[in-house]
Amino acid sequence: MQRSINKANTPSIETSRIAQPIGSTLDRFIKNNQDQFAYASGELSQLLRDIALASKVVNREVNKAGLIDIMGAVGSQNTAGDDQQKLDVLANIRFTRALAKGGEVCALVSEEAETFADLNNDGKYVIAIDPLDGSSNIDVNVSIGTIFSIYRRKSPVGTPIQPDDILQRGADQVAAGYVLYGSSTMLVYTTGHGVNGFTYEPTLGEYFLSHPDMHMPYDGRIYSINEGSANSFSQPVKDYVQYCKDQKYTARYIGSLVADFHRNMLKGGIYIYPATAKDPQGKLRLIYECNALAFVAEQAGGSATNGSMRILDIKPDSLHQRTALYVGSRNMVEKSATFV
Ligand code: AFP
Repeated sequence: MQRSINKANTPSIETSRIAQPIGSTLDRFIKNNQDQFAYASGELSQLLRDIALASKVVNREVNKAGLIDIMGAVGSQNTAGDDQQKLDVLANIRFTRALAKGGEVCALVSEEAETFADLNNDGKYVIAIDPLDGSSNIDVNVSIGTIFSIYRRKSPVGTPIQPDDILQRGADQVAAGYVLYGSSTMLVYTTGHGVNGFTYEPTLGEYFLSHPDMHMPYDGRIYSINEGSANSFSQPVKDYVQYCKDQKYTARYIGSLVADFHRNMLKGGIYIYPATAKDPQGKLRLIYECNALAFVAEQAGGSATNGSMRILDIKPDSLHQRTALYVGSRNMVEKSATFV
């Protein structure tokens, strides 16, 4: 017997899920939004493309970890005194190479180098980068990330780089973002006109717009802090953590700032790395970790402070300056400030 087909309820292949268009490519998105930049001459667009390209290379290496000899420590330490992992060093090389080749960057500040790299006096931009954050998670297959901040240089193009070019307030960033190497790889960035997220499609080798106009929930129920260090928290921080427990919030701590931040960005929550007895200034770095995420958070409607002051207003006085960080849903960050 011939089965009757209800044509009205059968989606045609063009309208079915499998044929749905995926979002715009990152390239096209950057091009279409180029005129939003204050000095739209194409260099910042190229710089974002260079970052995306380097992140694809790093993504490839991260995905091979375990198969080839790139896991484990190199035997050296970075500026923070952390053991450098092979992938830390590799990611630093990949990003430095891509940004040096592009020619748009005059100086690069990296977690992995003591001093800044003087790249090209004709470049208009300064970039600060943590090439691979959360690297102690590499060997155990847990999400890691890249964090980047882009500034316009203050000194005239063509002249040697000056301290003022490097030590700018986070509020001066012209673009910032992160790459999350997780269950999928995502690039999330802002140029000061909202936040957009792109997911990497490895078989096509392209980032596609998957999270347009991202907004961090105004409030949340997740708190992320390393409670193993609780004995060295100040009393106000202990009180705030107790408040989170009293509210029956959920604790989630990956130990990869990008991954913890991204989860809170989507679900609502607060990430805290406070000043501790061991790290009285906090552990995280202002210039290449906190500023970028603070800029993204604010652009998405969230907030970021060092407990008392807006992160983006802190004027750095050294390259590897540390700060305490409270970042996430606006209401949660504001509440934490009433304790600390
Ligand atoms: P690593 O890159 O050395 O793993 O440090 C990661 C990090 O900077 C940040 O991503 C984590 O949130 C934080 O440190 C974890 O620090 P604790 O291990 O002290 O909680």
